[in-house]
Amino acid sequence: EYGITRPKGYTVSYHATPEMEKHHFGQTHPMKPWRLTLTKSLVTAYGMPFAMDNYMTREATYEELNAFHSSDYLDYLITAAPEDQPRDIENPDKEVKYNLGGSDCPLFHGLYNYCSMSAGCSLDAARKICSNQSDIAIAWGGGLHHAKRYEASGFCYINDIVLAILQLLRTHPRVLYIDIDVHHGDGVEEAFFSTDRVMTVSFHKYQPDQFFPGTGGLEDNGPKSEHNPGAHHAINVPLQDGITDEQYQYLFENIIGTINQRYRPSAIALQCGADSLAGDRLGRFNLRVQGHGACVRYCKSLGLPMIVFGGGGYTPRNVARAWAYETSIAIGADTRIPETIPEHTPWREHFIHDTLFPTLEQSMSEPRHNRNSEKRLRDIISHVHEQLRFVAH
Ligand code: ZLM
Ligand code: CA
Ligand code: ZN
Repeated sequence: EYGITRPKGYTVSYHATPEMEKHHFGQTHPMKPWRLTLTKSLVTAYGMPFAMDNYMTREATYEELNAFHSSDYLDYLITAAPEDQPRDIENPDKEVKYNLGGSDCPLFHGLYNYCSMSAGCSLDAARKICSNQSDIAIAWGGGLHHAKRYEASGFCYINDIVLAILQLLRTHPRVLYIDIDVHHGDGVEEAFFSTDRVMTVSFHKYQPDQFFPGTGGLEDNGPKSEHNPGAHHAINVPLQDGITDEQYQYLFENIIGTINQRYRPSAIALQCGADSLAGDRLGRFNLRVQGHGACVRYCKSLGLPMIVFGGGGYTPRNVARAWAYETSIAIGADTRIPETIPEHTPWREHFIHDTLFPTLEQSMSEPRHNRNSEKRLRDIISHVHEQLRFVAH
């Protein structure tokens, strides 16, 4: 209908399963797996599946999850049932094991299946990249960057990104991990803290004790010992409320461009958490769908094989807009798809404004005050450049 055709000269793969999307964290929990259904419905309404290889995700196996996560943790994750939910009214002193069962990481029905599907999605994407069957692999069901080896954290139970990067490292000498979720990508940073084969870069709101997880300061660049290969290979871009598209794009292109020149990655893993958009239920930034998407476009322009992951995103209509737009960027159709949401889109009534690109005023009643000064942005850039002087490949 929109004349969407397969891109010339490269292949895009889309990895998803409707089974994952049926899981519920609980009535009012901010994480809504259903946002993936809304995303897929928009992607389909625009006719984008014609331009991609579409794969039904399988569940990752225990052994695959065990490549990063400890057996003790996985064994508990398999058996933990919603009834084990600690500290409910009947059992006020029940203990919280592995950070499971609190309000951030509740135990819900089908939790293990949900986790293994998310990991399966990202692992399938990574394998398609490793075998050169895909150049851009899309895994919106992944991106759960807070999960630790032995512990759940911040709505994340299994770190599918770490598992996918471990796959990439089988064939790629150096992987660049980029994280545009509004939260710090602490789990991925920690997993690759002591290696120079992965450089991690996270852009996030930073306000320790006020905003989760509270790590990722400008000066946190990896192990302090110069003898540790991971030194200078963690880059953090701490930001304040209200950052705009223009400022974000300036920082992103300067920092990622410089890293690309000095670090010379052979593959990119890009976490596209959509909670950095204006009007997100948990986010604090003023990014529009275009500004968020510009990060994907810039990464694509580097011409490296790439996995794009989902992540946060708590206003489902905006998550669907951003990830559908970013899918169109991946297939090179972003200039061809119309801005008006197609008439036949299922759940079209959820898109309160019928455009793919709501204005700041449409996204929130009152745009957030921008607390990022131009001077601070320049200081961030000069600090990052200084770190990168120590990096050469
Ligand atoms: N309380 N319900 C981002 C992960 C952010 C830790 C403060 C829980 C919430 C939040 C849960 C229904 C990613 C913290 C918060 C209230 C301790 C966080 C359940 C609302 C609700 O209404 C809620 C009863 C819940 C959780 C808000 N939690 C907001 N922010 C963060 C985790 C994950 O986007 O980066 C990647 C997917 N947690 O701030 C508390 C300290 C728990
Ligand atoms: Ca981030
Ligand atoms: Zn987030």
